[in-house]
Amino acid sequence: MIIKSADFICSNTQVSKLPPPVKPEYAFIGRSNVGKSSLINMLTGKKGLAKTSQTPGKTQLINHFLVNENWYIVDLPGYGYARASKTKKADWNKFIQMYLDKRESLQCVMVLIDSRLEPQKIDVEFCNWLGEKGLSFVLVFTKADKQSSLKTDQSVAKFKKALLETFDEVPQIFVTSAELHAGRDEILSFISGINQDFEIPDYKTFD
Ligand SMILES: Nc1nc2c(ncn2[C@@H]2O[C@H](COP(=O)(O)OP(=O)(O)O)[C@@H](O)[C@H]2O)c(=O)[nH]1
Ligand SMILES: [Mg+2]
Repeated sequence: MIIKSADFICSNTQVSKLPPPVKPEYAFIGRSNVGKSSLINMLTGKKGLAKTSQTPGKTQLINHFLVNENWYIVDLPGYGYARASKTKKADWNKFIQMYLDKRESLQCVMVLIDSRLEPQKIDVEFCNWLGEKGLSFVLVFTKADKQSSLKTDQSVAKFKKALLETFDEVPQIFVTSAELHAGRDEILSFISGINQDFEIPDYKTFD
């Protein structure tokens, strides 16, 4: 897929104010600092599209970016920010779970995992939650340039193993580096394949 345009459309704190679900969309989510903004910028080829390295846990917004006037990248707030209060975490959960659970045009959740780390409980639990809800998701390992490919392979294998404790099969996996633009073609062709089959779903309007 060639990216001709990628534009910020809106930020929302309310699921009822999202753009109408008439285009396929892909939600990007992961722990704060996992490299989500960098990945979105790398995929779209727009350096400042999603802001990198904002104060973690600060932006609790659902951001919509329209790509090629045809599909949305949705930037969700990072989870698992240790210093957020319990109430904040609970709010985060409610808001994001509502979005993920109810969004008619959501095609796939892109779960970002830091390729340098051992499987993190919060990531595994989040995948399990997606599985329980029957939501499609893929794993996107980030920052692969930070260590040897052997080390990355080991992280991927460990994460797969952790998921196989609850899943019968592991979802599709992408290994990426925003620094080296690795994984870009693979993710874009994955998205392009899904976009081709998209049909506008029935949806409720809020007014
Ligand atoms: N070496 C390297 N650093 C990365 C990569 N992706 C993100 N980073 C760095 O990791 C930090 C967090 O990235 P950011 O995109 O802001 O993460 P976010 O909080 O998930 O949006 C920043 O300092 C980035 O420059 C990558 O692929 N390679
Ligand atoms: Mg960010």
